[in-house]
Amino acid sequence: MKGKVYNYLLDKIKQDGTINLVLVDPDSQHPERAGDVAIAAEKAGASGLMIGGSGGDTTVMDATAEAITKNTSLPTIIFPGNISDITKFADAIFFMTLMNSRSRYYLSMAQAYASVAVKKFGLEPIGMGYVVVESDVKTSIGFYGDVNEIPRYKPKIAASFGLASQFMGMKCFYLEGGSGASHPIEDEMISLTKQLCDIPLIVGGGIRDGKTAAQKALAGADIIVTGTAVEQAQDAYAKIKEINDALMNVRDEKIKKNGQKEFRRE
Ligand code: 1GP
Repeated sequence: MKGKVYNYLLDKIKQDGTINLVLVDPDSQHPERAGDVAIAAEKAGASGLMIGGSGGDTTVMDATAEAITKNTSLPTIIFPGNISDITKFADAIFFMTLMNSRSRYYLSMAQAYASVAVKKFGLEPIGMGYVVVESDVKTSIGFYGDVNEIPRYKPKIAASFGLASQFMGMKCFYLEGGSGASHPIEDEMISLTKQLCDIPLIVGGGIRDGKTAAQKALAGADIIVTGTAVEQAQDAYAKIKEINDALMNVRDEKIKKNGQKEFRRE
């Protein structure tokens, strides 16, 4: 699916209201299991797979991405923790800027290092503004990325970063609640960001069940990311299906909300 992933995501969001991307962290599972998760994701109706972490081992990333990509026709998108996550075995890459980082490296240097390989591998770059919101878990990206966490109950700060991302030309915006967090991003933060921004809003961190996924969808998330819940599930297929079914149950309501948001000059 090289070169077509972003448009595919836009179409899917239009059609389904909110879509689910399954995140596979190469550090947390054997490539063989990752390949099985890819099969389960496609069968259960997920819209794509994100691959990445912060392990820094290129060989593990390659093996995992290859196992996933060969097992599914769903789009595979790199979710890089660093330049070591760039692999040719994927369709696209979230070409991210860690907007609330204090580190010049995570704001633009890593992207410069990465750019030529992304081009040579023919990966579709999908520009993304990415912010880490305060949570009860300490994340690798928070540590490596020298993050100035957005306070959990300050929705306006997050929404402002979303709008800034849009104005800077990013194609989507990600509110990161921290992998494995006990509480996902607050609804108020999601809805205010959605009200202000027109680019697809991605929400991840601590979403473990269908009920929560539906709640975040109705708050305004266009893409739900689920990693830990699928990783820890005995039955990955059943977990992904639970989340997808819940999103489909609120599909019409979410699409209606999206329509109400459209700006019209009087
Ligand atoms: C992590 O937001 C993602 O970057 C997913 O979080 O592992 O909690 O699903 P979980």
